[in-house]
Amino acid sequence: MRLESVELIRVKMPLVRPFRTSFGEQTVRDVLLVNAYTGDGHGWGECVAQVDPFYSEEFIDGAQMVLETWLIPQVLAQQSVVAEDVPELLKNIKGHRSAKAALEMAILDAQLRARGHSLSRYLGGVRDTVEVGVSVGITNSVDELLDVVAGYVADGYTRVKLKIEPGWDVEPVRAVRARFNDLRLQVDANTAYRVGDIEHLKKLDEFGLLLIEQPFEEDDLATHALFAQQISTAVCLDESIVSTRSTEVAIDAGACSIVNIKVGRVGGLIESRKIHDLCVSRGVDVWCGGMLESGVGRAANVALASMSGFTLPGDISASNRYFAQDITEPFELVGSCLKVPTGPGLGVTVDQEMLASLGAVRTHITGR
Ligand code: OSB
Ligand code: MG
Repeated sequence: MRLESVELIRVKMPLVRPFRTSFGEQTVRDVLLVNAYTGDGHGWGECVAQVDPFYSEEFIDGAQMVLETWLIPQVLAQQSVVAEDVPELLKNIKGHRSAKAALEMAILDAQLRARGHSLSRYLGGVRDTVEVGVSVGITNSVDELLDVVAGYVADGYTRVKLKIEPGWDVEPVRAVRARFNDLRLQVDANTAYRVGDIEHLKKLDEFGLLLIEQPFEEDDLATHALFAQQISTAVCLDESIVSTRSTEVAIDAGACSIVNIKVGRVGGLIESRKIHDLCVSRGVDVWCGGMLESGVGRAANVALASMSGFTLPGDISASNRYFAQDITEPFELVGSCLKVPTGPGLGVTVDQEMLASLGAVRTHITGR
């Protein structure tokens, strides 16, 4: 397949409710879409980098610049390319995994659309629906949190993740657990704690949580391993997992017993599949994380989560939990599940009128 040109599209999508974590609050998703034009047709990708470098060192303007200056030109320079070549082709550029993931996704989508195969089929998916949960941001009060969680439970979600930080942990978790007895509950700290907080965090053991996600800094596997020995609740890593190699090191170090896979954080769908396979072989449960994606990235997440090792519900909520209107047909809850798209590639269609009405800004990159 020959890559002929790539169009980058930026579009701001207002969130239906502000999303607050230990690293800040978001009210708008600034989405970067990648459209790969190949000799065999086109495909879509989404870059999940956030506006600020607070979750990881990547940020959306930087990701766009890296795509324009290095990633896209290096692929355009090839006579012929398939998605499976992309990781090796981009290896000389350090990091920038979510930018690489978006370009690989667009090329893979084009390739699969041309073949008429769905992404789920390509990845070896075994399910036609996936169980999903909802990630709930930090609120101004425990009462407000209870109202927000009650709304999601009424919508059909049976697994809720609460964002925590020092000063917002045991009390809100206790309150949600007291009100929602059978709810599957987990927490995510986005690296907000330090080794001296271990005694305090052990209090979370009494609430029957599914897991505690990334309590300590991303390069601090030692503290995660120490913590894992002292707490009964499973420790899960998000930010620390950036490749198959880092996953293996984390498992060997005893730093986690569950892994959150995010396509952007690990550099693409192909690396995500490798991490899945490693975790299955090591008996480690995996689940699909989320980055407040539009319908494009969400379609990729749902397909990924259809693989057999994804045994826990993903942070892949229905479109209306994020946006009043999505840029693709919306993903809707069926019970506590989303349907896996069966159409070619990502299996979703981008609504060009919707993009225009949101004031999308386009940049076309042609190499030749
Ligand atoms: O840590 O999982 C995280 C969103 C942005 C950045 C980091 C995270 C998140 C979420 C949202 O938790 C999950 C979702 O997309 O629903
Ligand atoms: Mg997380």
